[in-house]
Amino acid sequence: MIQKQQHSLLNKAEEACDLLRGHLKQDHVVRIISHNDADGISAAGVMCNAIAQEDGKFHVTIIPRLKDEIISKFFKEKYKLFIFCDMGSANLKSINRLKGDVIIADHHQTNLNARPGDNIVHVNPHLYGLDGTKDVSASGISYLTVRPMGYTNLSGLAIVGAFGDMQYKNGFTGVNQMILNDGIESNNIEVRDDLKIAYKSKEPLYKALSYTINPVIKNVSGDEEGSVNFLEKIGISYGIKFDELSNEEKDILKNELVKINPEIFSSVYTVPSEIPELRNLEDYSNILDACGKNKKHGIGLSICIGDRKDSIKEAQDLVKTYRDDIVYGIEWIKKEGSVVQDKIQYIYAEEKRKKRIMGTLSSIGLDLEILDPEKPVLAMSRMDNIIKVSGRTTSKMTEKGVNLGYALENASKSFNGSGGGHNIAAGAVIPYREMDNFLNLVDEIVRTQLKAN
Ligand SMILES: [Mn+2]
Repeated sequence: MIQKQQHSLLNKAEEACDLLRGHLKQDHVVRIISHNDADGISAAGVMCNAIAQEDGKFHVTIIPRLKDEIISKFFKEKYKLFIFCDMGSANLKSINRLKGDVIIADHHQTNLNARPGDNIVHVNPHLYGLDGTKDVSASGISYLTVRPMGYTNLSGLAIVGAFGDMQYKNGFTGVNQMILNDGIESNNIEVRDDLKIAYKSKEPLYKALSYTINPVIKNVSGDEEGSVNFLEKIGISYGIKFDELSNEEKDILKNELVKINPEIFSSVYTVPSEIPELRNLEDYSNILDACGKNKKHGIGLSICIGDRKDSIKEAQDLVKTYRDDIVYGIEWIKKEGSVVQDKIQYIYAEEKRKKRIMGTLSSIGLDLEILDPEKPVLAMSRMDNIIKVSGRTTSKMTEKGVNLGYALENASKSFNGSGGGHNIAAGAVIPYREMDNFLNLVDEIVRTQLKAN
């Protein structure tokens, strides 16, 4: 069944590829519009690379969100082919009004009854009953679109986007798995088991371990002192780099880390022909993620299309700042804790450095258990008169009935705000003066959800 569905998706992608090829033959400049996160940037990167390798020309714009008003600006543009990556499936009607042909390479939920116009080739896994949340990202859909032209060398970049959309969990599945196999068979991607310590060859061990948040290591991640203590306890000098350890020491370290979190030793995906900074596809994805979050998507895109000099340095500084902020944030939560209500807890920030990472901090806090995993966390960031809310909980709690998407949607509506999302992670925006009332209402809704279960 799945194979048949994948086959239908591949057929659609091939149709899109034919359309692209036709326009390239006529020397048309391809207009690409994509999303500003790691997946969107790599999706655009996949398209641009393929077009460049076909000696074609492109014009790319990276945007935070596709709205109908934005599409209407493209009405004036005289391009013969538009490609929307990581977006577009929700805007078929407006896109239909574009003058040129259109390829939509998206993986978000789409209205299955909406019919695309004749000018649109709509490539989306949901149309074939495939899972766009876990099994393929937009960079993967872009890859499928250029795959018939033989670009297996772009499989790595397709996987970068899948990492960006957090589709990796104990391995890749579905279309992602297929793309990975393309990469392995064509000798572009290598997979091996390794210790997933951040900045392993760059930073002294205690620092590298404290920077490691994916996966988290209890009492070590985000905690330089905890990291030093851990290394001293197992008899390994903390000031040297991982590569300087003897094989015996590496084994001890590995065994002790695995005891804390088995995921620390698992599959690592690399493109050996890349420069060291981009070789590990997860690192590559972190670099694009940092570019996106800092509104430097231009740098991210230049990296994807081949800049291996200035952009890398600048992007790495962004990643470093981000990691430093996370460590700073974990220290803050450890010291201050959260404000605990009956069934939920919250953290609150006005400081810019904290505000940009509140959602991530909540997830890490729950993983590290410095925040009580039994209570969903609401991270509240104040922006003048409004509060931006990020809600996070654990799968254990969603199994018990918690649905944050529903809770935040309903509670925010009651106070003239808006919100929604998934059961495990959701967001909302509410007026600042209603913060306490909002928190009480979410607390009540979560209590009801737990009781009903
Ligand atoms: Mn995406």
